[in-house]
Amino acid sequence: MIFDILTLFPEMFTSFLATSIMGRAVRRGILQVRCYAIRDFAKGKHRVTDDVPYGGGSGMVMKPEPLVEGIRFVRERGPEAPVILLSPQGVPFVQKTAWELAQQARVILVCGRYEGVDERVRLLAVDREISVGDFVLTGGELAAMAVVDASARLVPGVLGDDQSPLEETFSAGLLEYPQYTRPREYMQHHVPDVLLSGDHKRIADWRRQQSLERTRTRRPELMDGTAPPEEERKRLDEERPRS
Ligand code: 4FV
Repeated sequence: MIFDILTLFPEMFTSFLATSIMGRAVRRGILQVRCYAIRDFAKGKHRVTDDVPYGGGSGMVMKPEPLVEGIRFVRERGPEAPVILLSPQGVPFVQKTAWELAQQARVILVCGRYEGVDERVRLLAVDREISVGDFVLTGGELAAMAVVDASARLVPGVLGDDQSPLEETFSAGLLEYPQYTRPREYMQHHVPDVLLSGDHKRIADWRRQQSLERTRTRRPELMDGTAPPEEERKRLDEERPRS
C-alpha cells in the first residue's frame, strides 16, 4: 500500500516511518510512504506557501497554487488514488474508515498548516476531507500519521501473525474487554479467576460481557446498532421500569 503525503514538514514523518511496526512494514516493502514538500511547488525566490486571509482575521492561509500543483504532480505518480485533506471540518475518522483505506492501492494525504488551506484547494483538487477529532492541531501531519498508522496496520502482513485486527476495540463495534498479563497478583489486585480457568467459552463470555458493560457505561452511543445479545437484552429488560 502507498501513502503519498503533501506536507510543509516531511521531516516530521522520518522517525514515525523508521520505528516499530510501521518501520518494519516499510522495510518489508508492504507499506510505502512518500512525502512531498509543498514548498517545492511554490514559485518565486522565496517560494511562499502562505498569505494573509482576505477579509482580515488572524493567522495565515495556505496559498492555492503550491497545493493544487503539488496534488496534480503527485496524482500522476501512481495508480488512481483518493486525495484526502486532513482538517477539523472533515468527516470523523473511525475504524471503518481505516478498513476502507486499507483496501486502497494508494492514498494521497494533504496536511494543512496555519489557519487552513484556501477554499479553492478543496474545490479544485481534494476528493474528501477527514478529521481525526474535534480539536485543533497546529498542522495536519499528526492527523496524517494517525490515519496511516490505523490503516496500514490492517494491511495483511503489517501486524505480526500473533496479532489480529479482527478481535479488537471497535472490531465488533464495542470497546475492548480488560486485558491482564503476569503477575497474577499486583498491589493486592488479582487477575480475574475466569481468565486463569482455561475454559475458553467462559472466557469468551466474560470478555463479551465486559465489552458490553464498558461500552454501555463509557460510550453508550456506540451501542446503537449493536444488537444486544440474548443475555444482555434480558438484563436490559429486567432493568427497564415496568410501565
Ligand atoms: C485536524 C484535525 C486539525 C487545523 C488548522 C491544522 C489543523 C491547521 N486535521 N483532524 N482535527 N488540523 O486540527 O485533521 O491547519
